[in-house]
Amino acid sequence: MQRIVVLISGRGSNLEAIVRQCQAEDWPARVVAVISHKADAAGLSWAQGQGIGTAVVDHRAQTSREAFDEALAAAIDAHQPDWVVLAGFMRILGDAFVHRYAGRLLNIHPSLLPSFPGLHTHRRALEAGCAVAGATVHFVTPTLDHGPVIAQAVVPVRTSDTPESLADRVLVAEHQLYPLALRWAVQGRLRVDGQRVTQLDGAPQHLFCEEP
Ligand code: NHR
Ligand code: GAR
Repeated sequence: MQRIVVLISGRGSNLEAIVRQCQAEDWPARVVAVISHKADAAGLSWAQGQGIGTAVVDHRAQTSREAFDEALAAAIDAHQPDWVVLAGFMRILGDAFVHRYAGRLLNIHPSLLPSFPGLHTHRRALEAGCAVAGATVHFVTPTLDHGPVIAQAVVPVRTSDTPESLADRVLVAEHQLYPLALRWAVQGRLRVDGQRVTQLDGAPQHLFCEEP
């Protein structure tokens, strides 16, 4: 059984989607712990309700970003994970942290990377006049939101969209995309060649999320 640790900063809806799919599809894996830098992250209480272990590593109690990364790594390593999954995790991680979990550290970013790395992605996509938006699951590398892409979901932009309405629809797509990509990872279906990630049998790595 592979062990997954999920890092969150808030609501934890992607965490919920992952835990539900992991159970429903009987993956050879389980979420063994949820860790946050925020004690009030709603996803922590949800995880506790599911009987999943939780921990808080408060960044404000640390003297530097490196010290935070080390404390976070210690909390993670206590659970001996095979995979470390960022799900709405809002702290930039340093090189040493990223190298420690190289090849087993995943993130979901709410844009079609390499467009719009960083924050405020939905506002920036609307300002740029994009006809489509979406989400990307990628391996985490030291350069923010630039790691090898595992899977992407495409969501049409509506003329009436606000950053909030677009975020809501992209989030629905995220809940499909992240469990899918993580299942491929735990099933050993992913091959990484530089920036390119492929599935074993060449199966598609995208979702088109059409409106109802
Ligand atoms: N760390 C590395 N090294 N590489 C990545 O690709 C990372 C990462 C840490 C987090 C998630 C990411 C996203 O999906 C992620 C990817 C936080 C910020 C940010 O600016 C940017 C991108 C992401 C997460 N954080 C501010 C900071 O100073 C704090 C912002 C806040 O608290 O609201 O850490 O978009
Ligand atoms: C998601 O939309 C995720 O893609 C995004 O935050 C939301 C978290 O929601 N992540 C980032 O913006 C990372 N910088 P959730 O807590 O309900 O999963």
